[in-house]
Amino acid sequence: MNLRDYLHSCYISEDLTSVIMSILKAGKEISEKIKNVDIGTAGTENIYGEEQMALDVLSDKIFQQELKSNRNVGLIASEELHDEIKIGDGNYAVCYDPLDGSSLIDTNLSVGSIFSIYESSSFIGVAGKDQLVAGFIVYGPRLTLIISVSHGTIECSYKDNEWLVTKDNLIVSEGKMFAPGNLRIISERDDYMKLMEFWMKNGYTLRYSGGMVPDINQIFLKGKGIFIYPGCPSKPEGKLRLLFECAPMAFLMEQAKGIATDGNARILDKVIQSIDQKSPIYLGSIEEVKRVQTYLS
Ligand code: AFP
Repeated sequence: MNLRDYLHSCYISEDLTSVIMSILKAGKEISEKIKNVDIGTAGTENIYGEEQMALDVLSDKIFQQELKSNRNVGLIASEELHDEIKIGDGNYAVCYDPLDGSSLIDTNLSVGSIFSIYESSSFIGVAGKDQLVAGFIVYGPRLTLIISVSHGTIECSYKDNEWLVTKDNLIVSEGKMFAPGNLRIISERDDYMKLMEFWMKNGYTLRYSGGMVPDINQIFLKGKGIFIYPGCPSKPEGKLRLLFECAPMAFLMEQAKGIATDGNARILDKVIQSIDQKSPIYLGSIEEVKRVQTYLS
């Protein structure tokens, strides 16, 4: 089955389908640029003061170009831009991280784009549970997509000029695999040290590349494990963005029978107060997330 037929089988409207296809068109173009464009820096900084790689800037422009040409999109927000931008009268609001893991580009590791679609006139005030669609594109040895339209979470692969459904019901259950983000704070957090000791003494497999998209994609495809990115006393909210990274990943994970919290609250219940808002995240199988919450107060 191809993705269009899958979306039709889930009663997704033609208008919303067209927005999804615009996003995937941008992703296909970005996948070509990653292979061919010079990976030097752009000499600019994003709103977090992080140096923008040339591909970050280019990927954002590609997303903007495709979304601005779709009359069904009225609002966009990008991790690389300061504010949300009204671009028309369309019903749908698309937020995206155009190139997540850009610091990995020069090492030739997999990176990705993350996206969400809401029906709202602003991203301020929405919560992750309001998402209509969430997904991420993986620019790896193969071009793949993890997406949910509230009918479970599926994987698609780009083959012969179309997106084909390659796994139609991803489930994340228990298993010994962990992706421990922000390990550098372990000197400030004895509880994190104790959690790491548990995982290591109990034969867990470490899988962490520094790219949220491939690291979480692995949990979906292996059907097990946990990804965490905790905060610390100096940065209690951590590094990952609630709107652009945590909320879409949480939506996909819950649709795959996993859970995602910030250590206290369900990620999908957290209301967006600002588009650059950050959040700690513990995401994966139910038992593993609950275990982490007992260690990381
Ligand atoms: P970059 O986009 O700057 O490479 O950051 C990637 C990321 O936002 C996310 O994809 C990773 O999970 C996380 O940062 C890795 O952060 P650390 O480098 O602190 O582990």
